[in-house]
Order: sequence, then C-alpha cells, then structure tokens
Amino acid sequence: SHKFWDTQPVVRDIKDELEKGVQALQIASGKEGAAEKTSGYIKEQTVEGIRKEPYPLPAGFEWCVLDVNDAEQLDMMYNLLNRNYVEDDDNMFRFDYSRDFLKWAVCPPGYKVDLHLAVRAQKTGKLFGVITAIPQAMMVEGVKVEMVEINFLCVHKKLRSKRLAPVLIKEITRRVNLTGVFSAVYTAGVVLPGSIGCARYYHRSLQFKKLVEVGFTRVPSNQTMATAVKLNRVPSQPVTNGFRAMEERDVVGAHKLLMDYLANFKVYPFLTVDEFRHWILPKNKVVNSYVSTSADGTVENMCSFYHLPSSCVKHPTHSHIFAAYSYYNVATTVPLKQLMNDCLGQAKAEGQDVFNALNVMENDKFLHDLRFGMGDGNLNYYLFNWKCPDVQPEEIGLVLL
Ligand code: NHW
Ligand code: EN5
Repeated sequence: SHKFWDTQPVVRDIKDELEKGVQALQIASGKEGAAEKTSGYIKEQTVEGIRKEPYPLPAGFEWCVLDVNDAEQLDMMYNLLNRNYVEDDDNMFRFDYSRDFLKWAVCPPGYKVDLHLAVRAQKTGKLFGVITAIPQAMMVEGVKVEMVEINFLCVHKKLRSKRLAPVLIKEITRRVNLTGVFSAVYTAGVVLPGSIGCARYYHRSLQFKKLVEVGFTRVPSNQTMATAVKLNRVPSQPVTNGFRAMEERDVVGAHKLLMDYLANFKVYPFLTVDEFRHWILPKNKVVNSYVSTSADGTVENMCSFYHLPSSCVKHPTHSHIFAAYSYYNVATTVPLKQLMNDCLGQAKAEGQDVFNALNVMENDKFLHDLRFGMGDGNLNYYLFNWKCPDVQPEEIGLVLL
C-alpha cells in the first residue's frame, strides 16, 4: 500500500525479508542454519547507469538550487520551512530552524549546492518544495559506507497530497547517484518502509511555568506549580571540574574521544576532524559544546546540544519555545549523569525553555534521574539502499538535526 516506497531500494519489512532470505538460502543450499548476508547495497548501481535528465515536474513548476550563502535565497528556504515544516501530532508547535542554523546544517565540509534542491513556480519564483542532501560517511555494523544525510524535505501546505514528495526524493536520489553515492540515512517522525530502528523523544523542563502556559507540559496532579518549578531547578554553576566551552585547541582531542566512543554503536557517522570541527565547535544560537580536560589538556569529557526553537502555532502571547537538543556526549572521568546535569544548567543559562533528548546511545542512563519525561513523539531511523538488521535505540550512535 506504498505506491512510491514499494518501488524504492529499502527493506520493506525486515522480519519478513529475513525470513524469506533464510528460507530461500535453506532451499538453495540444502542445509539449515545458513544466514543471508546482512550488510551491503540492496541495489547495485553505477554512475553510468544513472538517468541524465532531471525528473519532470507538474506544469508551471521548475527545479532550482538554493544558494544559502545568498541572503535572499536563504530567506526563501527559511520562510518555506518556518510556515510548512514539521509539527507535533496536535499541530501546536512547528519547528523554526533559524537562518544561521540552516546554513550550518546544509554546508558541512564537502557540501554541494546542487543537492540543496527546491521546486519553484515558474512565473513568480515562489518556493513550493525543498529537500537537502549532505555527504556523510556512515559506519553500519563495522562497515564504512559513503552516504548522504537527507533532511528538510518539505512541500508547501497548499501543494500537499499531490505526489510532489516522491518527485523531490527521486530527483535528489538521481543527483546524489551522479556523485557516485548510492545510499542515504534520514530520520522521520512518521513510520515508512526502510526503518532500521525507532527512538523516543524525552523532555526536561527548564522554564516549567512557560511550558505549561503554552501547553507543552502539564502540572502533575500530585504537584503544585510551585513544587514543580522547584523540582525542575538546575545548577547555575557546573559541578564537573574545569567544565568550559569547547575551543579550537580541543578539536583534535575531542574528535578522538568521540570517535572512540561512537565505535561502541552499530550505526554512527564516520566524522573527519574537519567535519567534527564543523558540527561541534560552538556557534552562537546554533550549537553549544563543552569539555573538561586533564591538567595536560587531554579532553576527558564532552557534551553538546543544538538550538531548535519551535513556533507556538496558536498561542496569543508566546511566539516560541526555545529548545536545546542533546547532541554528542562522552563522559570518561565523571558520571554521564553529572556531565548532563551541567549541560542542563548551560542550556538554561543560554535561555532555553526545554532540553530534549532521544533514548539513543547511553542516554537512558540519565533520562529518568535528571527528570526527563517521555514525549508524545517518536523518531524513526532509516537507511536507503543499504541492508541493515534492526537496531535498538541504545545501539544508535547518530543524532541528525
Ligand atoms: S522528516 C520531515 C519530513 N517533512 C515534514 O514532515 C514536513 C511537513 N510535511 C510535508 O512537507 C526529515 C509533506 O507532508 C511531505 C510529504 C513533504 C513530508 N519521508 O507528495 P505526497 C526529512 O526531511 C511519502 C519520506 O503526496 P505530501 C527526511 C508517503 O509515504 N517519504 O505527500 C526525508 C507517500 O509515499 P507512499 C514520505 O504529504 C526523507 C508519499 O510520500 C514522508 O504532500 C525522504 C506521498 O507523497 C517522509 N517524511 O508530502 C526520503 N512523508 O509510497 C529520502 C510522506 O506511501 C530517501 N512520505 O505512497 C533517500 C533519498 C536519497 C538517496 C541517495 C542515494
Ligand atoms: C528530521 N531530522 O512530535 C527530524 N515532538 O516528543 C524530523 N512533544 O515535542 C522528525 N502534542 O511530548 C521530527 N510534551 C519528529 C518529531 C516532531 C515533533 C514532535 C514531540 C516529541 C514533542 C511535546 C509537546 C506535545 C504537545 C502535544 C511533549 C510533553 C512533555 C512532558 C515532559 C514532562 C513529563 C511528561 C511529558
């Protein structure tokens, strides 16, 4: 019942598929216990075999690329997303990625303008759809695979349910394939074919009263507003010795700390030092990162969060909730819980109303004790054209923006 996804190189139902595979192998080899190889391309392709012409668009629309270093084009992308991108299940909040954030998110080392793809009206130039791809090598069960990360798929509300999304996906796939890359990774709140795992969102209130006012959270029935506010206080000074903002001099050491740590997971990004610098070094109102080091400057602990506010779609007085999202965290000389409590304090000091985290990596170790509550949203992880058995959230070492 997926007219588009049934035609794509994704694993339809992993359990189904594995059963079929095992049965087929058993029949073919005439012996039991043989298992299908679980990594590799679903569909083998070469650049030569890729279609040379862009896919056709409905009459009146044309392809264009977005140069986000041009203020006007960045504005167009920002406005399309700000008005039409992801909302929660009750349409109360909508992601409001800032312009600086968007620039950072789509321009890592090696990015290609050609993969910042949009659909516009021929006459007016107005944007109606967007999708982006950025290069990122991924480690999947010990195998390094060149991939792209897909993000910011958006179709204007006025053009929904007209099958424009499959055209955007096919065209970005074609353009990525022409660069010699045949696999992709992405996340989505919705369930689609190709899912390799599912994580949960958790939320830690930092400005409890405001979050109640906007309907993001409620006062528990066994608490008053005053007790709830008290319970959600965070330390204004970090407890971890030498805790400070990450700087350029920390990059090489923090990169090694993170990559050694990520090797514990089944799926994680293979970051070069330059990519690490791009994604983790602090950028005002975009990403914050902190370290603590030994006396000789060896990075022993790091934590980070990115800034993703949401517009309050219907609220008369509050226009936004300011949210920090847990990013990459590694604790080697202090408990992870302590490091993350310090991180909560920093997020609050940075003006954030809520701190969000997924139950990926070792986050389960601190979510309960640091007073995070389970949200109503899921995050499904997907691979396009790469086989991978199901992974549990704690086996995922990847956070996408
Ligand atoms: S997830 C955020 C996606 N964006 C939003 O939710 C924003 C609000 N919604 C919209 O703008 C992060 C529209 O509803 C969208 C769908 C555009 C979502 N992913 O045009 P139609 C990402 O950016 C399928 C993939 O009529 P629409 C990751 C749906 O199942 N597929 O729908 C993006 C159906 O196919 P089916 C999605 O509502 C990853 C078809 O689209 C989807 O007007 C993209 C219906 O199309 C989603 N989030 O527009 C894949 N939502 O087979 C990348 C719906 O079921 C793949 N659909 O009939 C890899 C590409 C690169 C490969 C390189 C080797
Ligand atoms: C692409 N890279 O649903 C990502 N957010 O829980 C795109 N809920 O904020 C995919 N509905 O639970 C994005 N408050 C998928 C997520 C889409 C956005 C989304 C959820 C995640 C969310 C909040 C607000 C719900 C408003 C009503 C929520 C309750 C928190 C509370 C904390 C204290 C203990 C009880 C629960």
